[in-house]
Amino acid sequence: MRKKLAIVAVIAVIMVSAAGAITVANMPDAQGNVQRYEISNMSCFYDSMIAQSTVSSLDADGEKEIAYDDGSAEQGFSIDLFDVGHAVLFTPPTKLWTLKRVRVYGLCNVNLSNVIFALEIWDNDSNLLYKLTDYSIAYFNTTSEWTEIDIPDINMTDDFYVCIFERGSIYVGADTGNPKMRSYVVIRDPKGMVSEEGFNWMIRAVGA
Ligand SMILES: [Ca+2]
Repeated sequence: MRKKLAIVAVIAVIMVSAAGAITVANMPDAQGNVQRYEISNMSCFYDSMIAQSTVSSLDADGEKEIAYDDGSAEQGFSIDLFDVGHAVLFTPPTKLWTLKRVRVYGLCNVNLSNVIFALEIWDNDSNLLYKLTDYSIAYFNTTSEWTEIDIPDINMTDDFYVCIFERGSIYVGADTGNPKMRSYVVIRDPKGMVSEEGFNWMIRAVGA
């Protein structure tokens, strides 16, 4: 018990001291005008305690997990903006594939735990396929771990995005080893994706 309390305290200190800012790219809007998105209220944590691989063995129903991260978070970021979030582009392993669950590595920001987050599944043309909203604390723990979010089955025939809009309430893990160019900062209005070239969001898709 004493050891567990000590670990929680260390995480809290690191989160507060590592607040930072990040600027994402220029994006053309629908009229072709270049817009600049500066995410000044993006904060991060450094999670030096996570090193082990966390790929889970899946059951015998033929389920597969699509992962573009290595299972260890070197950093994590929270975006305190309403319509800006984290997204990963997934390619189904087979032509007909059913998305069943989403897994996110991260932790709930204890100061904003009653904020509503949104999980959105977008198709390859940024059309909304599914949306789930709930209090962040209802799904995410206050220490970093994998959170599994069950969703209704969605049949996929093409690439799709998993988007998390957390409004400052969740630090999403970022794996900096071998970026797979699958991670984006997603903007809802106007819809857009800004590629993240330095890390992989730790967001995974499970299906069959
Ligand atoms: Ca890593």
